[in-house]
Amino acid sequence: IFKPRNIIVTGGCGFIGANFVRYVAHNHPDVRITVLDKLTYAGNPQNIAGLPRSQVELVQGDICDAALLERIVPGHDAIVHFAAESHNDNSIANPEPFITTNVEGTFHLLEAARKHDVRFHHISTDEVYGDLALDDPCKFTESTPYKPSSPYSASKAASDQLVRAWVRTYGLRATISNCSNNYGPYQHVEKFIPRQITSIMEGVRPKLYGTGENVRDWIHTEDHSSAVWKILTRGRIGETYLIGADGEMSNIAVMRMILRLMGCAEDAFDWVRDRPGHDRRYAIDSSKLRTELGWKPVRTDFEAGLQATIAWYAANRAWWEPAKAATEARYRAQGQ
Ligand code: NAD
Ligand code: TDX
Repeated sequence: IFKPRNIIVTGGCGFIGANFVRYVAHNHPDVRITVLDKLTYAGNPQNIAGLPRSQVELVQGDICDAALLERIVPGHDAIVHFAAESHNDNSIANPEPFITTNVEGTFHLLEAARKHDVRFHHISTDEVYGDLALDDPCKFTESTPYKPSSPYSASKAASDQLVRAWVRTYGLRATISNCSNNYGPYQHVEKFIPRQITSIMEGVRPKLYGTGENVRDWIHTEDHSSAVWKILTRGRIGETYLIGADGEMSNIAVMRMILRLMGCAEDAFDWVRDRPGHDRRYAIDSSKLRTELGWKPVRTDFEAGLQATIAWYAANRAWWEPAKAATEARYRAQGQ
């Protein structure tokens, strides 16, 4: 078992990174955390507010800044790498920052980890595997070939491959996890579930892409956090672990559930232009993680998780309202 004492969490002011920082702060009070975050439009220091200053420190900076990495990496025993440009629609409108942050940024972190012999865990996505047919009985496994569809998923696929090369060639102590779609508190209003919840709260009809038949495999972000901690501390070096909670659901079913839970008619949404290259279905087989490391998700009641997420957005309007108008303006420009 690896017992980290001093970790760097990149992207720790974003949705999943901040939930991970909160998870570690709460469950492992002996671990010190340095959050390295550029605070792009997607990063918000409020996401980690209220944690003990003696335990969590925020460094605002870019993972592409090698000189900064040279200053902060020494003295840490692990890097957990969440920082990324994360939104498919943005990558279609303007791919360049995805290549810079996701590919070059990961490269610079790998070099710093190699130089200072630091354990590395890379956070990735199931989207690197492309998509499945709606009626395919198979799910993604660790041996599914890479076949990314969007600039975002191609950049994540490239970053995964860099990590593998650094393990094989330089002996870097690294692991990779590829997780399915996360939901929960602190998710940016550009993403599907928070976009619809906050639109309904503002009296605006939510928007469904294409036919709405596309399937996503939902996992509560707290279950993602517990899986990453398991892999960081008990995972075998050089291995990839898929993270998922058997939460497949079509977008239209999720949309109707949100509308019903918010007291609206289930057909009170608009159909909009489909995402170009829209992946049909993601589905994760997480048996390796479950059998080898004994992980299991606990927040598997999706309707209860969605209800709690709706309550969180209702209670935290001041958190999301400042980002809502600009996000919707971007969507309008894309006809979505
Ligand atoms: P997010 O967009 O909410 O947060 C990204 C964070 O990274 C932000 O705080 C941002 O400021 C920071 N960041 C961006 N560029 C940076 C740079 N150059 N230097 C330093 N910090 C930078 O993203 P998220 O949804 O929390 O995703 C986190 C990670 O998890 C990503 O690597 C993503 O690919 C992966 N992932 C996400 C999902 C999902 O459902 N959202 C699923 C599987 C994997
Ligand atoms: O308004 C919308 N209407 C809609 O129908 C939005 C924003 C999305 N959608 C659809 C597109 C997808 O099929 O909902 C589904 C989910 O969309 P996103 O929230 O954009 O997520 P997705 O593209 O599936 O990618 C997410 O999961 C994998 C994360 O954003 C990625 O970072 C992660 O790697």
